[in-house]
Amino acid sequence: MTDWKTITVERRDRVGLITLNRPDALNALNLELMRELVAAASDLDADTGIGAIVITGAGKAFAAGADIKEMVDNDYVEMYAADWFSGWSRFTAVRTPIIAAVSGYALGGGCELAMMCDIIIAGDTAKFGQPEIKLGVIPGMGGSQRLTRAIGKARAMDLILTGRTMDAVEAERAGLVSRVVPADAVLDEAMSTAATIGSLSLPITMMAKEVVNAAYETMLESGIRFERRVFHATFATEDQKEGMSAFVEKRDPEFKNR
Ligand code: CO8
Repeated sequence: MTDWKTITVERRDRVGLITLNRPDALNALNLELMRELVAAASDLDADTGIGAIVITGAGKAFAAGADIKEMVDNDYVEMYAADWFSGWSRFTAVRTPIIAAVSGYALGGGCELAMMCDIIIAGDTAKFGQPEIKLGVIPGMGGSQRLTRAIGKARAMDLILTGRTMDAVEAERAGLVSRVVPADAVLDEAMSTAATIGSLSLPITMMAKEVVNAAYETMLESGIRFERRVFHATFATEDQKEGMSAFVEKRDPEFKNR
């Protein structure tokens, strides 16, 4: 059992639950938290007993951003040489589906972390934004790119240039958030969604995640060709035989993750 300092990690059946655990700092993402979160997510990703991961925040925030106190005195060379935030690339390399369960603030790096997840389920108290402009910086963990892709240039510019926050309803309307539920139900909703995903075939859910993500990285035609190749590849799995046979035989499938 790893002795985590800034997060907690639980396994509940086929779901891995990671809780950001610096509530006194509104779960601000310092370097230690980034390292622990990336390590925990990578561990869960390597565990074939885990079919989905949920990330949430302890206390009243998901995460209020990168840790400002840790960065305030750094100069350009320190930020560049240490390649701040490059660890997040390992997080986005995780192939197991990840759900962000967001209550309260998801600001700056917190919003960017939520956007690195595959599904965002928001409590009605959630507040999303990229307030870096008010600190004299700009988003540094992918926010200018992922927010723009998620909600379009006009809305992303509005948020990034003013630093204003949007509530859960606006975030859902804008397409950032998959679902909004009462704040006290957000973790249950995320866990049951993760359990649903975890009950399906792990290699196939990984492939589905990979092809959806390709929509952000490729032109339409090559994305469609990639999807077709991966679709064909699903026919090399036992789970395709099981899933389609179960439908034809009018029974529930028993996926073997093979
Ligand atoms: N970093 C460090 N500490 C924080 C952060 C943060 N991002 N956010 C909150 N805290 C701390 C506060 O300092 C306070 O600690 P203390 O009690 O020791 O003073 C504690 O958390 C509670 O916060 P508040 O008292 O401020 O709580 P409020 O409920 O009054 O306000 C807010 C909540 C509105 C969320 C407020 O805390 C806030 O504005 N936080 C900062 C939000 C922000 O600007 N986030 C963006 C950070 S920068 C970033 O994420 C990306 C950086 C990209 C840089 C690119 C470099 C390559």
